[in-house]
Amino acid sequence: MNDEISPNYHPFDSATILDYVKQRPELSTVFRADDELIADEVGDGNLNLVFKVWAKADPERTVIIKQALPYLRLVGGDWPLPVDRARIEAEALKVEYDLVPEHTPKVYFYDAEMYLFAMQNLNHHVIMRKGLSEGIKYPHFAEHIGLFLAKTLGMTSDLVLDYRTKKEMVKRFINPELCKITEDLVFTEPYRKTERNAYHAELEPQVLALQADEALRVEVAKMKEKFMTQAQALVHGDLHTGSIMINQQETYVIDPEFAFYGPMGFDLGAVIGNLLLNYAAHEVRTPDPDARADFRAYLTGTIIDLWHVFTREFQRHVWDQVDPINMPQGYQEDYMLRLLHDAAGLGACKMMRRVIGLAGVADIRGIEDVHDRTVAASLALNIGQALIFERESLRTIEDLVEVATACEPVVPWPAAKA
Ligand code: SR1
Ligand code: MG
Repeated sequence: MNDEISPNYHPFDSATILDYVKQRPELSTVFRADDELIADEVGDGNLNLVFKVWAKADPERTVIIKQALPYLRLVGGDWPLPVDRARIEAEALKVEYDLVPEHTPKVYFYDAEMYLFAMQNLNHHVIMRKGLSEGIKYPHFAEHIGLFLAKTLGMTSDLVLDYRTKKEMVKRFINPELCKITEDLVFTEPYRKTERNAYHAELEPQVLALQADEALRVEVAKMKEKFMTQAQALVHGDLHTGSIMINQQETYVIDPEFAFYGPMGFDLGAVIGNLLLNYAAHEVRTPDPDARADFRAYLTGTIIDLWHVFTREFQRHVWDQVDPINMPQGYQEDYMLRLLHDAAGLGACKMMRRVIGLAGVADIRGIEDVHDRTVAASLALNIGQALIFERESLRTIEDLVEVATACEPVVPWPAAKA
């Protein structure tokens, strides 16, 4: 997998990265030759080294250096990973920046020997998942992410690109090892007994019942097939709320190392599914019923709004540009409906994996009290199952929200259902 790794490659640390940064001409617009620089390794994700570097005299002059390790950081040396993913991520960021610079961090350069890139430090933003878990609302998120999704998905698809460019893009973003992680962790392992699943004991009766449900495994298999075979657009591939940096004014999408040509519904479903995971977490995170209802109305309103922004911008940037003889109105409407169904089904899989499998989300796994965690997890699993089973009956985004909000946690799981 890493057979052709550059002989010059070595992982940096927060001391060695300083000289490296000083020698990079691409950063001369940020740092001066006589600057005293400081670096801190701040990576808290699953896969990479992430260095924040800044000028001591002016911390606003700062960059992020992200370097791929040849193994999965979450697990260690036992799980090798291709370092080429740093190239994929840097190139995906450049594609996204060309389309939506207002929601994509700027990349300064990619180093093909060190498998790292330098990018804008979003030092006035927080990871959205953290903010949402604290009950913070982001009023512009729906508008921002709807635009991001419409442009990055629509404008990298066959609907807009010419036949040759599209195929060249597919080739450039072939990402088999990271796709395999998704195939395993999202679509396979949650539905069987494996060592890597990581739910707590109190949830086990519901997980075992879910795994025993063959009808569910049929629907998940269809979603996995879609993920593996539908090269529809350049998808981010991991667009959960931990891949979004946000504040009250701005939204940036980071971390597209899982980018590849896949179904648009995978990104749409990731955003919606992660907002619904947060919705489930507030079952216990916000005990006051009025405060809970208020925050949930924000979350579900955001899902509805982002979909409407997505369809409005998709109309403008895609459908208004196509040949209506080849793609008549009826085809366009059917396409958008299929995207809704895909978003529901793929988003459902993204929800269920975060409850059962390796790499859960802090919204739910961060709930300290185990019983409370079971309640939130149970609700998330029930929403996931309802969405995947009912996806093809949905006509509107409001229908999707109605299906999700009709779900309840089931704790304790009744013996007869197990
Ligand atoms: C083994 S990597 C675990 C997860 O982290 C990333 O964010 C992806 O979601 C991946 O599935
Ligand atoms: Mg990531």
